[in-house]
Amino acid sequence: MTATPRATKKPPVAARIVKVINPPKAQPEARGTRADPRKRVGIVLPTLEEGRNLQRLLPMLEDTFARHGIDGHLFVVDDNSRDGTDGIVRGFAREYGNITLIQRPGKLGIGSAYRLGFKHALRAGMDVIFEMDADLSHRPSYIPAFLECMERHDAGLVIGSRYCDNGGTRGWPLERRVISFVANVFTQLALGVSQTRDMTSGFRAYKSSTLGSIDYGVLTTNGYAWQIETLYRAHMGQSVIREIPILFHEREVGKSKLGYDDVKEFIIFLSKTLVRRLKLVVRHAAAARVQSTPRSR
Ligand SMILES: Nc1nc2c(ncn2[C@@H]2O[C@H](COP(=O)(O)OP(=O)(O)O)[C@@H](O)[C@H]2O)c(=O)[nH]1
Ligand SMILES: [Mg+2]
Repeated sequence: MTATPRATKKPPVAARIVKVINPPKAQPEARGTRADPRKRVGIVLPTLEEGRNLQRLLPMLEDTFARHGIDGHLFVVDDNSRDGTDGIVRGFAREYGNITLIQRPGKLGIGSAYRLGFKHALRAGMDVIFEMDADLSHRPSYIPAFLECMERHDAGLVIGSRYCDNGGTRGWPLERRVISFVANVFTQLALGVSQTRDMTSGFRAYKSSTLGSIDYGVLTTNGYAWQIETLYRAHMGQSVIREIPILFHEREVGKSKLGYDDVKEFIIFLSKTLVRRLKLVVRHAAAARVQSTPRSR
């Protein structure tokens, strides 16, 4: 199937050519009225040369669904990987019947991959939608804890946090730990978000209504800054945000795709948001001063 993008002023590159294999049947109208009251859980996996990791990850996810009675569906958004990812995903899709492969023509960024994956997951009527790396850094065994936390707190967004009690990283080089630490400190300062200590974590679960309320389709970031932009939107939209501890394991196979452009986009987004927030503070302070100044006769 080839989707024709809607005409907009500047069409996102991500929407140019998209091929979807094995799309799930859309059933949003059935939400809440199904005989089976289980929530439908969609997991979006962006992939770029992760074939060998998917060979392990997809069965692990299916096993988690089966063992915990989760009504799950996987949405793999692949950017034309050359390592046979598409064949691997198609094989598992035939075996399990709950995997959708969304193929794009080339590397278009992790943020835009999530945006597209979310669109398909929402259209298919998923109640909860996960973001998850496909390189086994995010372990499927945490999925039940995310769902339990969401249920218990009626949270709109649950973040897998490396920086709370019992959370952490395993095997991450010093350089990455420093980048992550600095990114988190600056993000906290710029965004003013306090509900989580891990603003840049990419292991998350959103309620479908949260994605609707943050209007994720118009978000501007395409790379790794996506994580902080969605968090900021959820925070501004008064979503209940909670965190659960996770251990993040450094990938054993393949390479990180974090690049210079991602860092640049991240810094630009943070700076713009900080300036916008400072302007708001100044405007509020000025308004308060005008109100408290006694009128001269
Ligand atoms: N489809 C797609 N996936 C991407 C892109 N960039 C990164 N990914 C995937 O996003 C996930 C996290 O990327 P990774 O390079 O491991 O980031 P790191 O853990 O921060 O080093 C992995 O599953 C990658 O394959 C992209 O441009 N397009
Ligand atoms: Mg990784």
